[in-house]
Amino acid sequence: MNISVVIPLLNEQESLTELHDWIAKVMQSNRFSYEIIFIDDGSTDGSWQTIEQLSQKDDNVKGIRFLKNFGKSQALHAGFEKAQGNVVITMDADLQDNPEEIPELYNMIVNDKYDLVSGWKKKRYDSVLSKNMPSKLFNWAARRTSGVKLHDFNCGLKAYHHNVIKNIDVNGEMHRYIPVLAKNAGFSNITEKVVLHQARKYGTTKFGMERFINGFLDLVTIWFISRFGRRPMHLFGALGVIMFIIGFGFTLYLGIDKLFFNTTGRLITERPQFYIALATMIIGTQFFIAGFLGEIILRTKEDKKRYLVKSELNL
Ligand SMILES: Nc1nc2c(ncn2[C@@H]2O[C@H](COP(=O)(O)OP(=O)(O)OP(=O)(O)O)[C@@H](O)[C@H]2O)c(=O)[nH]1
Ligand SMILES: [Mg+2]
Repeated sequence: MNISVVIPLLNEQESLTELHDWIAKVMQSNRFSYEIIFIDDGSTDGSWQTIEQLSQKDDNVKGIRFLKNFGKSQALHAGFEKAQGNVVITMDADLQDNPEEIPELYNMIVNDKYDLVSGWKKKRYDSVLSKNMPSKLFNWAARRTSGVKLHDFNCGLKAYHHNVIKNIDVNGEMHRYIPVLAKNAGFSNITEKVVLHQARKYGTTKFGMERFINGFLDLVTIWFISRFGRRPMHLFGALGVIMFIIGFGFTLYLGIDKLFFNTTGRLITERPQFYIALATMIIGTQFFIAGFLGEIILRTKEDKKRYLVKSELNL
């Protein structure tokens, strides 16, 4: 199979038929063999009924329905697990991403040998204040921290080589950082392509301003995981040892001073060095223990799957 189109969605009933017909038209005119996997993440508006109808008409349509809303990252995770195509393309369900981009994205993965091509909505049809400005800042921070030079991490339209999606774990709200996850997993051939963006035609937006706060926190996590995720002791152990040494130095000074010189005549507990020593030694020990616990957790196997499927179509 050439292409799997993975479409996570939440309450997008009005758009689905139009989106399906458009994708099918593009696929047929390019003679691609393909599948469209819709992941309904606990919609309450009849999206699933529409997906069922589509799958009856068209064998290429597959569906996964979650028991409740588990979030976009989990939906992508489920879609990636089932995808069979040589190239996997993700897109939004709200008709803002243009299916006409698919052939060129496919071409870039197959012929130009890119691991991942990310869409770049260079010209956006969103409000300047609530989307464009925060988004620019967000992308700048993401570029600086991750070292992946993309202009539009949030773009739903992305294309992957099969190997990439089978070898990364998309968790938390990490769908924004799949390029970073891919890079950390060793897929370094990443680029972007300017894509057309349309204004939302039906339905309403699902993400508010909190996306930037959550997105930023996820960025901190990803920065940490990529640097110290597999060796927490190197960070926490080092911090702990440094702080402990500082505290121990002060303790030694206080002890020697008291025993042999007694310059001030004050009680040790009246001197600021005592409190510095106390605090740094306790915090240092805690850092050390945190690193130690991290190493233990790393060695315990964990189950990565966090969603439950209610029903599946054609899979
Ligand atoms: N699986 C899943 N998909 C979601 C969830 N929230 C949103 N989506 C889908 O993610 C895509 C992007 O969401 P949008 O609300 O369009 O976000 P946006 O494009 O940045 O915002 P607008 O410009 O207002 O459309 C759409 O296809 C949504 O249906 C969710 O909780 N789970
Ligand atoms: Mg949208």
